[in-house]
Amino acid sequence: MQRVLITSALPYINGVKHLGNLIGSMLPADVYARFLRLRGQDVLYICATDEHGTPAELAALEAGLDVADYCSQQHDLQASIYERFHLSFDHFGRSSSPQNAALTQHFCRKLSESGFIEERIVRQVYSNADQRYLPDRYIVGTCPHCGYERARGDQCESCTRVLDPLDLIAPRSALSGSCDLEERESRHLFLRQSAFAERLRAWIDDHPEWPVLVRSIAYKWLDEGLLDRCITRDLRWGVPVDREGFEGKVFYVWFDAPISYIAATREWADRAPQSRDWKRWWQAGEGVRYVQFLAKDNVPFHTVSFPCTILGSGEEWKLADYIKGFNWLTYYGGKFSTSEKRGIFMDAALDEFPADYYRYWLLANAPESDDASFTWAAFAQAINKDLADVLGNFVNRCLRFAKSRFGERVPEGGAPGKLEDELAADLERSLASYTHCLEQLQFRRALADLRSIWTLGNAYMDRAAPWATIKTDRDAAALALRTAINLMRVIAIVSEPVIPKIAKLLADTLELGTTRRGWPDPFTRGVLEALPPGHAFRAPPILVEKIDDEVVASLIERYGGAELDPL
Ligand code: B3M
Ligand code: ZN
Repeated sequence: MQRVLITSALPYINGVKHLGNLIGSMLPADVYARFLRLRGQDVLYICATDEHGTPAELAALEAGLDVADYCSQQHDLQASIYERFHLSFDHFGRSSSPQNAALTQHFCRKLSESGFIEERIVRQVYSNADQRYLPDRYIVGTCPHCGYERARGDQCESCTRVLDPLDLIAPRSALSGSCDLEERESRHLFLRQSAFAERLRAWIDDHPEWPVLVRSIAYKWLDEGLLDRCITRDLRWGVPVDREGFEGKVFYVWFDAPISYIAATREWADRAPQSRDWKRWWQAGEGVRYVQFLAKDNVPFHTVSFPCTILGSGEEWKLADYIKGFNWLTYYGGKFSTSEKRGIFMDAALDEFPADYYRYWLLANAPESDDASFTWAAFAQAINKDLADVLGNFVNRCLRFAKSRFGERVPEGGAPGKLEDELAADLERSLASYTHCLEQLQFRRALADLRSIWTLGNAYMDRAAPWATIKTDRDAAALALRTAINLMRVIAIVSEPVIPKIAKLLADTLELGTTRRGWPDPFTRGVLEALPPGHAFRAPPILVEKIDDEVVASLIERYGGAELDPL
């Protein structure tokens, strides 16, 4: 059976991520990994913190910590939050690992041997007061085009023109405010991306099945012509450039970050070196399917830059077989912003509700074909309606009634009849569609199918009405409950990728143990008879708690949004 390697874009180290980051890469990747594992596939899901670059250095400075210590702390913090969101990484590594340093240097050496690296002299701004080179966006001054006084060196926010920091009038350091800046010349390495244009286009052409979003961004870059890219920086924090004359320089964060996908796989293997072969996951021709998950701003780096690194190495590294890209999740129609602390962040989210509530809502509203907007009212409505009224209520009323009339065992009852046949047919159809959508990574549609599977439970109970039939026909009531409990087993299994905690609670209630948990595919009538009469179950738990209007109002007040929300 085919092995599947899954990576989700590496979250930046500085700061806890928000719900937009979660749905834009990690959460859908997790659902896919869980789904494939349930179907018995060999899956490796890798992620890591992206730790290099100026923002990490500055955040450490602000926290009064050495940057390495700051990164360790933040890594552990992020890892613990992801665990609480039930993200099932096989390994959550770090781009600052020695494995990544070695691999990044290796790739640069290979690229250089193949003639794809060029040394060039670059003019750069050095701040005497800060004692460092300043990246473009950390130089501010007056825009030469529109006169805006706080224009950043990379782009003017006011007139949106792309700038060169040396064009700014009265430039100063954004860090210290100092005007004591000087231009210095510095030697850097450039990756000749232009040499790969044709091969990249052929690779994209070869994948008409990829999302339009991903292909169109990739083509736009190719059409505009690939520029050679500077892959080194005059910074202290990063992977050192191991080349003569480059002492004290590091690789550009976007050069080493994607290589971390490979390096984190190596970290995973290094934890159990006898049993794990990391190279087997990354070598072309080894029968691995490699799927990447990322938000749209990361598409160029995954369809152009990283593939150049891979192709230019001349070695047998794998390119992605599928790239799933996402649009933005907005917060009340506005941008989630880490720097402005706008929106809801993953740690705060967990203080309010269990992770599964967010998992459900985010996936049901995944920004796939378009941007999606998070509002507390919409969130509460979906939790109350779908999770509580449909799923929770079905489980509760059915198990409570079964327990009171037949005890905590699956009742016997008669042979299945017309209602059960219809239920089986409906279930088969919804399950087939759900499975197909997950295979195709169509999350919104998959969630609609999952919801329709839950709905089948209540619809069947309404029709079979065991509370009525029990008065005259105890066997009919027992059959209805036996069937409903078996449907619940299917629900516990197929809901697991989306709401793992709730699904586990349900599976434990039904005493599923470790068997009876395979994906119900192919579908047979036996799927609704897997739990035989006499099989014990436990008292029904409260799976989901409703969110009432006052709580919604308080959330809006505390997190913002009232100004935009009509509620
Ligand atoms: N850290 C950007 C981001 O989170 C970046 C992704 C790296 S993937 C190799 O949007
Ligand atoms: Zn301007």
